[in-house]
Amino acid sequence: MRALLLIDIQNDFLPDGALAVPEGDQIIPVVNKLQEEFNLVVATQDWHPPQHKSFASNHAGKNVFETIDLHGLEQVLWPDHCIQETEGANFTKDLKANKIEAIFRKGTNPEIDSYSGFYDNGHLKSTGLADYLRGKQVTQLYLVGLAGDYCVYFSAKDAIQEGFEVFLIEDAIRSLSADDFKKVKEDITSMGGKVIQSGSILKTK
Ligand code: VGL
Ligand code: ZN
Repeated sequence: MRALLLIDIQNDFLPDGALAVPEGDQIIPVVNKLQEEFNLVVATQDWHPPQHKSFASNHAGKNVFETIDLHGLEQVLWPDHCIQETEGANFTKDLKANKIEAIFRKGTNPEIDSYSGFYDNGHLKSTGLADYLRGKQVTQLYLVGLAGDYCVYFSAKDAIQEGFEVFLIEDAIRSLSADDFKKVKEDITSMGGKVIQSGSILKTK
């Protein structure tokens, strides 16, 4: 069984959003088409309380994109984004949502960030995503979404560690830094993951 995992396709990560990923909107039509090819579609949603410690605004004198030590982990300080119950945290209206069977929210604990859809950045707490997928007999996991160099990357690493066969669908991913995504592809490939294009899925009907 294969599944499509939609990572953080939320207004704040799209152009004009609080933490905009360049060209993030370009993945939407591709993701919508891809969903037709999967019997299981699951999504993650970055879902922060306003006092989240990944926000520069919650650290006096700190600027966005500075890094700090947060309880022993290196933490990039982000602009306020994906605050629970706000429009910025919503999936974009252009995203087809009727096939999404489950949504896994992350980043709810104000003391720790959570890039991966599987675990927080300290690997202290599971979201339940891996067990959910195993319960559905999923062995192959296809990842799309935002941002390629953060939440897609960390989700892919955890998915490989959890034993899934992982595919990054490159043309359905955009990154904060396109340069960093080159390193992501190398790293994921070295771990046994594969980088593919949507065309290889859309033509095998
Ligand atoms: C993300 C930074 C902070 C992401 C989430 O979805 O890639 N990046 N929170
Ligand atoms: Zn976040």
